[in-house]
Amino acid sequence: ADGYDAYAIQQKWQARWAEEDPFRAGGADDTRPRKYVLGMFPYPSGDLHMGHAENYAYVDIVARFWRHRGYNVLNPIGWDSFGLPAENAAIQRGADPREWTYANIEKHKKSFREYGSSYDWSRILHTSDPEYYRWNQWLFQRLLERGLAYRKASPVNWCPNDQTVLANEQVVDGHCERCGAEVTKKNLTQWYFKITAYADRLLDDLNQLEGFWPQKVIRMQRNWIGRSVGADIDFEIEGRDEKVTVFSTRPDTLHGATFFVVAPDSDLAAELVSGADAEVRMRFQAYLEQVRKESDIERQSTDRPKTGVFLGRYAINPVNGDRLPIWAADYVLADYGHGAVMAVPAHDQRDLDFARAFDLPVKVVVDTTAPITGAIPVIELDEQGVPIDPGADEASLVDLDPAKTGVALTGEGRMINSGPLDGLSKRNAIARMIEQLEAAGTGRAAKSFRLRDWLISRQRFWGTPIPVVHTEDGRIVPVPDDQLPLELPNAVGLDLKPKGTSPLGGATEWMQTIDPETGEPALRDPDTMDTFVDSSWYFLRFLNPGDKTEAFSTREADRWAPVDSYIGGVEHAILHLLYARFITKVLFDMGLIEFTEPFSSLINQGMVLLGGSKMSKSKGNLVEFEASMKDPGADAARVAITFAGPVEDDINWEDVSTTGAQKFLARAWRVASDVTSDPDVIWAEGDIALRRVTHRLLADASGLIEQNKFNVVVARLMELVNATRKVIDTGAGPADPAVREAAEVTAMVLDLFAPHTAEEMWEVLGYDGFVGLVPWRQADSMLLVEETVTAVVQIDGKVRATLDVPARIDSAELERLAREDARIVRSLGDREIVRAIVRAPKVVSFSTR
Ligand code: ANZ
Repeated sequence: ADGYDAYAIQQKWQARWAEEDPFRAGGADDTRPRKYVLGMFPYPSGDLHMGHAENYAYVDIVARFWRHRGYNVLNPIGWDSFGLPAENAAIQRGADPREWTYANIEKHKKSFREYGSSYDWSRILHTSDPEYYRWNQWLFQRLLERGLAYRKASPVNWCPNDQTVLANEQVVDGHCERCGAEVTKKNLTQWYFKITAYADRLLDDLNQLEGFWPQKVIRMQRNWIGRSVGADIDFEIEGRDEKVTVFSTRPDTLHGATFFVVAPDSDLAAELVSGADAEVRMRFQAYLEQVRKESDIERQSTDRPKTGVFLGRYAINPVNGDRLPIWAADYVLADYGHGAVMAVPAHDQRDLDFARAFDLPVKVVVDTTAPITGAIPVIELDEQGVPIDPGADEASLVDLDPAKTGVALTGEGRMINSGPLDGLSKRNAIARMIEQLEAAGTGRAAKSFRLRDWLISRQRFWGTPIPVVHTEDGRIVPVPDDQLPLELPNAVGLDLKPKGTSPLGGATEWMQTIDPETGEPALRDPDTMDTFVDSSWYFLRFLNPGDKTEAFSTREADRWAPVDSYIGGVEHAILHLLYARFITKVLFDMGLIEFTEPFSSLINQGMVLLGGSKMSKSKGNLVEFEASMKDPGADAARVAITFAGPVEDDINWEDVSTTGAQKFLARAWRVASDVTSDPDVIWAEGDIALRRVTHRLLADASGLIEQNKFNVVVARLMELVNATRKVIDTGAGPADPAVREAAEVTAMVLDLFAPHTAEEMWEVLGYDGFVGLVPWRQADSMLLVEETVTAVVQIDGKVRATLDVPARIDSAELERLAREDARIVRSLGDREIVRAIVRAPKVVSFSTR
């Protein structure tokens, strides 16, 4: 467009920002209220693309918005710079991972400058700097002191391709999250962080985040932690002194247990079978070998035929003395609950499938045809607070016999064949059974979690060295704080290729050290930490990144933290967020911070897709960030992405109109440059209709931004620019004060989305300072009179009423008004509305059949 040179404008304002550094957060003497806005820090891979552009556009919208609203905003940037991609790149090129990493960081910095992101550039951090990872080591020592870091040998997830262990969270459907190789198990001694000690708090505190975090993320975290509530029940085993405990969510069904199952790969199975005859032992061994090759997913799959081996032993049901044959079967997992179950085939589908496969008895103890009504509350809640539908089965109990139908009776009902429990509902029977077991000393209320401890050892080079030494007599001694950081040795000359043991083990000189307590020779630990340790607390380091004396400053944390707005991809819904929440709680327990949740609100943006799949280098479908800074330019790229749809939705790059965005920006700029009045005009004398549009936008925009409806604000800006253009061309003309007012408001709000163009407009309008720092204009309530429209209300296709409603009414409110309208109530009579279709503000359509 004539006169609007996007690229020149972009360069001009970037130079000014670099020179004057206007977005640096205010210090301790700044009395404005504070907001901490943070984008998930990037991994310095070489290929920034439009997915990144989307994320950093949203971060900048939020940061700029709060600045306009008068807040002292902290919006820092840093790099999550340890990890496998750098190491793999280094292996491919025979170079030092440091070079690759820091060269990429420089490229990123340049890109973010070109994007016009309003960061506080004085707080940059890189997790691969010794000055950063020193504090990972410090954190490790604190966890060690509190018994929250420990070492144990166990079968761990092993990626045969990357030749390293993986946390449970890094195994996706049985495959390595990074490279896609099928994950196997390997027995190794590894370091763990005891996140399970915080399982209850990690679950319960999610309630605080309701409404502030995406519902989906909260649900994923709840499922991942996976709390089940029930009982531990002790069973005597014939020929064994000690009892065996099982966890059950359905202690009410104990009378219906007809057999007993242990995980084939548990110590218990090995012990139970050791006394059996040779044939059973052989069959068990063969089975065990087969099971060892199966993934947990396969083992839990419901559509595989059930397999197992009878061990020739019996457990005794503590409530009725029944002898229960003990089987080993793969559907029972060694590391959940106690690795053993009481099997109740009538009421558990897995047990029923097994019973039918091996011809074991099925005993019904809940009559699901007996409804739970009357005095007993009809609505029960499950552990997640969701009402359980008690809906009784309609057929007779004889027809429902699970042994015949193959369908377990899992619904509500009344207890039968259960002695003193007979007649009780499930909930009451569970409580009564637990009481009975506790009184007899054979069981107790218990919880079980799906969450496992966090495995943090990695057999890779490019990470934080684990700060302990191993003495010759087998002790493990922490490296004292005053000897931290324990720095990585030089990578040059080290063989970094994955080979199943840590590359650091090959750094002979580095490995050899002394026991800090005795001075005797000792060896370092050759493993490095999972990089999720680095990102579990980095938001605190940003508060004082150069601090040489502590990980972070409690005083600064009191001022800034927790993070007010955290913005990033949904791919971090479990791992990173759970670990950061855990470490935050640990730091709280250490008395170092005053809050227990790190991120007060969370925005997850959708993905940018090209050709229907997520942009990635491996798929070769990248639209590169660098190239788009020239064409369509930073502002147009941001506007196009933001306008493409709601924040949380995926965007198809094919549907994103960068030319539309360019035209809009040129039109906005043109409006500002057409203004002929001076900054001191009296707005009240301007065109009233245009003023209404301007003030309506002002009034709505902040609410819309706070609800993350960024695309709607862009649409409203487009409306405003068009309305202004009309007044310039065919109305009161460019000298009208309302035109100036509209152009100024456009510049101020546009700053959130297209900061370079907005600054240029502001300058063209005759102002000196940065528009990015201008206070938000107040809407004049006199100009906000509501427009009304007429809505029609139909019942079964016939118009039965009309309503005068505000033009901006939402669907829920419109439906409510329609339902309450006297004419509608009368027309309905005793017919019931079964469906409502609402198109605010114009139509409500009810169906009654
Ligand atoms: C008896 C019973 C009867 C059960 C019934 C359920 C229904 P969630 O909800 O996932 O926590 N279980 C216990 N430990 C197990 C293990 N290591 N591997 C496989 N299954 C195991 O599941 C808890 C239920 O899963 C427990 O309650 C147990 O079966 C089984 F009508 O006990 B239940």
